[in-house]
Amino acid sequence: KTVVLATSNKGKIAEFKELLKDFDLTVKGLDDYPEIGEIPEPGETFLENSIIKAQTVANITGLIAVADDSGLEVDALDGRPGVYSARYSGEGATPAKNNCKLLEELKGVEEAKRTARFVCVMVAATPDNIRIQSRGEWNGRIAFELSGAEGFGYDPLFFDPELGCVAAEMTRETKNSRSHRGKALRSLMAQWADFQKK
Ligand code: ITT
Ligand code: NA
Repeated sequence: KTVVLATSNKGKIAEFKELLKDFDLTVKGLDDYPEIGEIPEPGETFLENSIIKAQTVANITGLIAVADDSGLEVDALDGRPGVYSARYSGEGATPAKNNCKLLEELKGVEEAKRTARFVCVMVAATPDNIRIQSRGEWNGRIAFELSGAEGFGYDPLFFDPELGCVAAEMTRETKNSRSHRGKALRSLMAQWADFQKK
């Protein structure tokens, strides 16, 4: 069986591949389908965007596609950047610029008020429009400075109070065992197994 990950984010793909390594699956990414290009994400929710990405890729490839729409919700910013996490710092956004903007916006906000969560909404879609979906969350706090070199995106600032370090200081296995993405994918795979039994 082949699944196509409907993402061009290399950090996500690396985490998916680790999470799926014990399944008997051939895992492809959008880099295997350069003709698909950038998929527009006009949705206002993680679910809308995740459905668009998964169904678009399933329809074009004729294979099962799995999409991950995710982001960081910061309580002191009323849930921003949320679905706009990738584009937080505007035109030409990069992880470095996004992290810099986040620290700037949280200047003067005390530790106890820096609570945040990563959210991941995953959708598996087939070419005949069968879809299953799942959601995972990871609660933590925004640190006062960047640390670590693992992971991607906001990982250098996302502090996990139970482990006492930021996501970018975790191995891929440790991050997957705690993350929004790991939780969402485990739930999706369980639902998929149930669905195939029916
Ligand atoms: P695809 O749409 O191609 O999957 P993307 O990076 O644009 O790639 P999203 O639209 O879902 O993905 O945006 C999610 C953003 O949220 C991502 O770019 C990061 O900035 C942030 N993010 C999500 N999960 C993260 C994680 O595990 N660690 C750090 N940042 C994360
Ligand atoms: Na995206």
